[in-house]
Amino acid sequence: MDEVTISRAILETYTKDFVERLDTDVAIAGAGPSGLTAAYYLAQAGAKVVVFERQLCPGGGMPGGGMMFNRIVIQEEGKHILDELEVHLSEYQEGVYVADALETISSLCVKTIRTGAKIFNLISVEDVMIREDRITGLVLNWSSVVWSKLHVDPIAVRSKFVIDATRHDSELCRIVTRKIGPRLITESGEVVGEQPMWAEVGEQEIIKNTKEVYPGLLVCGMAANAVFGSPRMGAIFGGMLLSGKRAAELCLNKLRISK
Ligand code: 48F
Repeated sequence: MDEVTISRAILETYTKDFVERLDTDVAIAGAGPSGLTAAYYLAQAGAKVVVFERQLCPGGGMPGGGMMFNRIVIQEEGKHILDELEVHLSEYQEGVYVADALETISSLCVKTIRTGAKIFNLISVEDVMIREDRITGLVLNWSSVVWSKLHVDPIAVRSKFVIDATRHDSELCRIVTRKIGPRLITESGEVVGEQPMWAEVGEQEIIKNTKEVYPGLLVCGMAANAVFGSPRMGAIFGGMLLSGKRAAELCLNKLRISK
């Protein structure tokens, strides 16, 4: 096996996959639990979906569990998703389940990729694309370029919908308010910012906060609570998974309507 064959195999297959996803139904920023769950349900339903993740590995906050104790807690409402992902759960007390954070994120990744979604790591979303009053895609650069502050222009991908799954920072929403003005569907039009920890309320509110906040831009996961000013919740993850699933359902409804 010669080294150039190895190089050609990597470059050709990567580029082919990437080029096929320059135009998609849904492009997602962030491969944490909410973004991956959204991608999983979208791809499972037949949507063409791509996820861009800034870090070397997907997973976001999940591998770290709670304060690096790599266990996560799931309540009854989110259990069916982990059952579907074939993650082993132990019932800690009635309605409270514990899972291995690494098993959970690995299963989520594998299932998401096998349903047909593509995840590209080490790529940062640095801007959104806009046409008239609608977000129409994402603007990308290598994370290494961003981190080393090199002056390199980005490239762009087009999609019918984009999902902001960038956690507390809600980066896409902040780009919109910074560049277009206070035009989100929050009361002020701005990102309200997450509130201090209150797991029960945060978990309840995350589902209703998961929605289209600007034409073409949906928000899910911790970003949804940050945008609408709801509490954070720590290492309980049912809400993240349910929020990703909800974002997928909303996109699928809209895609069906617009088809
Ligand atoms: O942080 P993250 O796991 O967000 P989430 O899906 O889940 C939140 C939980 O992990 C936890 C919690 C549980 O109650 O509160 O915090 O809402 O995953 C977000 C991912 O987005 C990536 C980031 O590296 C992380 O993996 N990300 C953030 N900004 C960008 C990005 C960006 N501009 N471009 C690409 N990826």
